[in-house]
Amino acid sequence: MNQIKLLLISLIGLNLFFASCNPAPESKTGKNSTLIPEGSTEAQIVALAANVTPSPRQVIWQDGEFTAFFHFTVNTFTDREWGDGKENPSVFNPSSLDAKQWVQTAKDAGIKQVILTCKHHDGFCLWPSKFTEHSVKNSPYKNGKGDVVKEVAEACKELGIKFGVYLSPWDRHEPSYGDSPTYNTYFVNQLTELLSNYGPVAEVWFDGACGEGPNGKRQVYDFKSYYSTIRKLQPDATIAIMGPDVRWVGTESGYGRETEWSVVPVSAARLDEISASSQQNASNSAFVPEGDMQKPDLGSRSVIANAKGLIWYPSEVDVSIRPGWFYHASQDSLVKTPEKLLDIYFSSIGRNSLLLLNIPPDRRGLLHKNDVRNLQLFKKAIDEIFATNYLIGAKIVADSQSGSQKAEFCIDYDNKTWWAAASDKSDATLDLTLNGQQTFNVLMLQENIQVGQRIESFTLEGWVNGAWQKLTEGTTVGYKRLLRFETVTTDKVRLRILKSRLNPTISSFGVYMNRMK
Ligand code: FUL
Repeated sequence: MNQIKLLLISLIGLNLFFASCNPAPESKTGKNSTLIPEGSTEAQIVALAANVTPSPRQVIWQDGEFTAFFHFTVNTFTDREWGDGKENPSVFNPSSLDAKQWVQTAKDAGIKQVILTCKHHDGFCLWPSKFTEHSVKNSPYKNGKGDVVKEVAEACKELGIKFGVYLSPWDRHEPSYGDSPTYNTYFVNQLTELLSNYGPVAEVWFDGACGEGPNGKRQVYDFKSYYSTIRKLQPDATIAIMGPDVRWVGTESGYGRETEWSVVPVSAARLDEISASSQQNASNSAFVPEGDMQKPDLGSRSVIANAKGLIWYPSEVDVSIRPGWFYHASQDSLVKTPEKLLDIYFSSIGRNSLLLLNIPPDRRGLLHKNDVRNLQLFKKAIDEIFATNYLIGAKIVADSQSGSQKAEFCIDYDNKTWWAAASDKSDATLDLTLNGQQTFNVLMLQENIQVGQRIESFTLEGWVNGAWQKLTEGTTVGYKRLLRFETVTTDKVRLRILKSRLNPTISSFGVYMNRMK
């Protein structure tokens, strides 16, 4: 019932946050953001946008492509989505928790990193925090000696998977919540525990929900101090959603925008901080753009035309494999099917976003067999589709090239090499003669985002019955673009890049066969 209402409240919280938080940007290389001088023409703004590039930690994050979320807390046992903080810790009692089963399941599904809800809105800590009694240390789990954060972090280490933490700023248990400075110290203390005692942390995930404390006052989060704690203790960690490195795509449906720009406007209010930050080389300051992350268009020409600054701020798509974020036995038959998961994969990773898929452990402390089965079938489908790139072995010719960035680099299995059109070109054609007649219905393209996101419009054509036929078309590419189209059999294809902010680049180009549908 209340799911939609809860979501709305959550989104309102998120938007309120964007409207009120004013931290400063990070500018490690100086290219991660840019100011737009007063009076710049559209062409100048577009060129500036094309030269904004990801920070090294954003590049590593984006390369991961696929992360698992584990939502697990007292809610798992009370059958709720949002706990009120009044739960007795005694309800938390998983009978056969096996964090290795969670991480192995994720790994088998092709997931490279996991994020655990170390503390959700109920304030219950999955680790024995020194700063509250509302934690696993007062639960029957392992007679109060358990530490779920440690178990998940160790399973990740053993299985070679990255580990990330979700720590809810909104805390419905902690009495100091609403007394802003006191709670901020409490929160930084908890962050410090998580970032000091569990090995490397690859991502810190903050959501924007915010409320009033028992004193009737709205808590004001001190994000700057949260960010500086993270940069100090885990400098390689990305800070997501309410953070400077990664933005929320704007829905929890699993579907990203067809046109998804990683370079988005920075508001005027941030400009002084941007320049102050770069002048002082303050690379560890923090930044969150204000504004509505749910808008249908965050970065195309018409949007950036009015911007005062721009920043690399890529999108993360979060979605649960079940209707709820937490496990509910009543949803065992509602686990997303392999077909649905595949559709989400194409519509998130395939739309220049990272996919953060929630798989909630059950009351035993295990991932349910329905979730495991559907994930396995989904992974089987992915493996089958992407087993053969029908462009490998093709003869590829570009109508222009920049320096030694040859067309062959698109289809060399190496994402670190790339083709670039001549530097004065904003369009290009890549002609491919395939290794005989091939049958396929999926396109995969990747730009070399390390030099920026440039492509604005493209078509893929196949030589069919003696003429070029359009197979599919798209707008942005970015880190990765996947498109499905009617199955075609041909021995010649061509990619036409119709519009690009700067000379286009392609690091990977593939066509594949999806038999699942
Ligand atoms: C939201 C929370 O309110 C949900 O419970 C869930 O954790 C989701 C990922 O973020 O804002």
